[in-house]
Amino acid sequence: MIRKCFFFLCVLSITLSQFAAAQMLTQTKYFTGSSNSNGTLTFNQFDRTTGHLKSISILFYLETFGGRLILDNDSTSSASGIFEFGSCGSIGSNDVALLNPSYSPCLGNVKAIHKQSFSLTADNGDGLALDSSTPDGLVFNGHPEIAAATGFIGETFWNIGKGFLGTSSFGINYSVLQWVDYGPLALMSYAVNPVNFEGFITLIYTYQAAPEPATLLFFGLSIAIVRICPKPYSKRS
Ligand SMILES: [Ca+2]
Ligand SMILES: [Ca+2]
Repeated sequence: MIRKCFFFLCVLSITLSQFAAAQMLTQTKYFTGSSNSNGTLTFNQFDRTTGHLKSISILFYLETFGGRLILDNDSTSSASGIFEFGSCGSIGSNDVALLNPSYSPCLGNVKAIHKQSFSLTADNGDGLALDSSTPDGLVFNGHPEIAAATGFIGETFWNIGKGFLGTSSFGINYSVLQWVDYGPLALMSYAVNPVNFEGFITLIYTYQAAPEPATLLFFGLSIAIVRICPKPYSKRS
C-alpha cells in the first residue's frame, strides 16, 4: 500500500506542478488476477460544466508476486544468461484514444518482472524429463515486483470516439500476460506455476473550476457600482 501511495503521490505532484492553481478529479479502478487475464475498467467522462479541462493524465500500476519458474538445460553445452520472470501489462480502449500529444501511445508496456543471472552445466543425464535439480537445473520462486507508467492524453484526442468529455462513462481495457524469458538458448526446458498480480489504473482530470454564480453576481455588481459612481472630486491647487 505504501508503494501504491508513493506512485499515486508522484503522479499527483507532476500534475500539480504543471497546474498550480488548478483542481483535479481523480478516479482509481483496481484489478487482480493470475497468469494471463484481461478486463475492462469503467471511468466517468469529464462534465464540462464543472470547469475548463486543462489536462488528462493516466497512471498504470502493476504488481506481481508468487509463481515459480523451473529451467532445465538439456544441451550438451553449458548454458548461462539472464532470466526474466513476472508479468507484462498493457492498456487499450474501444471507447477513447489513449494517445499522447506526439500521437504515440500514452503508456508503453509495464513489466513487473524479476531479472536474475544464471549458469547451468550441460545436461547431467535427465534427458527429456524436466528436472529442476542442480547442476543443470534451477528453481526460482517468484518475488514481489512492481512497475508503473504515467502519461498524458493529447488534447487532439479528448473527443475521439466516445471520448473523455460528457456526462457518461467509457471503458479502458487492461491485459496482463505472464512473462518468461531466458534468452536464445536451444534445448532449454522450462515450466512455470502462474504468477499472481494486482494493480490499478488512475485517471486524473485537471481543470480550472467554473466561477460560482454568486461570484459572478458579485463581480457584475462591483462593475455596475463603479460605473454609476461619480468621479472623485479633484481639488484644484
Ligand atoms: Ca537437464
Ligand atoms: Ca531435462
